[in-house]
Amino acid sequence: MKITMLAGGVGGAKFALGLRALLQARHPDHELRIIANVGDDMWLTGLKVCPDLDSLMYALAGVNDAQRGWGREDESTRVSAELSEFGVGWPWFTLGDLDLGTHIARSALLREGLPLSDVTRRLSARWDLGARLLPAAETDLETWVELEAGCAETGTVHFEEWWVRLRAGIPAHRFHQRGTQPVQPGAGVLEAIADADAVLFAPSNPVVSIGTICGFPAADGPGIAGIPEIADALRSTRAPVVGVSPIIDSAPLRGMARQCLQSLGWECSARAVGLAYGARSAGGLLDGWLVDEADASAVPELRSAGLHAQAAPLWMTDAATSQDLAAAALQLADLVSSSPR
Ligand code: FO1
Repeated sequence: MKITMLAGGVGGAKFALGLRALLQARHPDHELRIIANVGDDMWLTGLKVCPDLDSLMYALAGVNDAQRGWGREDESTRVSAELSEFGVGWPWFTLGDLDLGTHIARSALLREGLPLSDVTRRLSARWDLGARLLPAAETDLETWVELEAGCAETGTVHFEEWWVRLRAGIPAHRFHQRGTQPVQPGAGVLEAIADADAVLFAPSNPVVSIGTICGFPAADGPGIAGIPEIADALRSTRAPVVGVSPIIDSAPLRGMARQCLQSLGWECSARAVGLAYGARSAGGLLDGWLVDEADASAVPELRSAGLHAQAAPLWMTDAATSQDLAAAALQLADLVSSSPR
């Protein structure tokens, strides 16, 4: 059984662990491919930092700091303190010593000319992740945030500056994707969507984690473009495409999905995100959409929009609930497959 999942970092990692456990328990001959957002990436202190790829890699390797949701466990910050003394890098963006090992290794391999997909495979090979990490793009495709005019700060900042230094405290007027053109989908990404038995959207931020991969519309305009070839592959795959809402009862599971959705004119709800992704039968990206039981009232409207919508417990509080959520997503994919299109 080949399962392909689109994911950001923190929300995606928890869901990936549940999905991996479920597949290992029920489908020993499975393949799990995770298409990871690269919009948070940046070159910092001369090193290539890939937050979502690293959150997924560290979580699957079991070496992540589960409390913070990013970075390594048992971390130290001696080098980061030295960088701050030299005024190099972002003092508000801590690169731990072990984490720097990843960025140095990645940058060294990139400078040898390896594409990011090969570099990711080389770094991941250190552990038995039980999944293949696929960068959504081979080339740089950074998310930059154009700040709302007339606020304390103006201009356009890298997503991580908006997210970490500003804590999304200044509204985003627009999200831009900046990178080498033409954007090259990561090696294996289009194939992993085309040959999957099911494609899942993890409960990640729909704008800056999933939208940066396959696009996410604004309520009244373009929104964020994503990588068009990936959106096309999602629209044409024979596999059922099922998403898990990252919003429960109008509150994001974590992070700042509210601010991101507001910037694109959407309310912060499972209903709005499902309608924005849209049903593949109506030209959108999804067949199925899992919402929490707190949002069950939205199911009829979502169904009338062409989505196979279902309510299930979405809170992932431990390994068991993460596995149950993964099971619910795959069950919905089976239902979609057995329903007439
Ligand atoms: N998040 C923070 O809130 N503060 C940090 O100093 C920070 C440093 C950092 C370094 C490497 C890395 O891969 C991630 C880091 N993050 C930090 C988390 C990061 O903002 C998130 O992983 C995502 O990029 C947001 O979706």
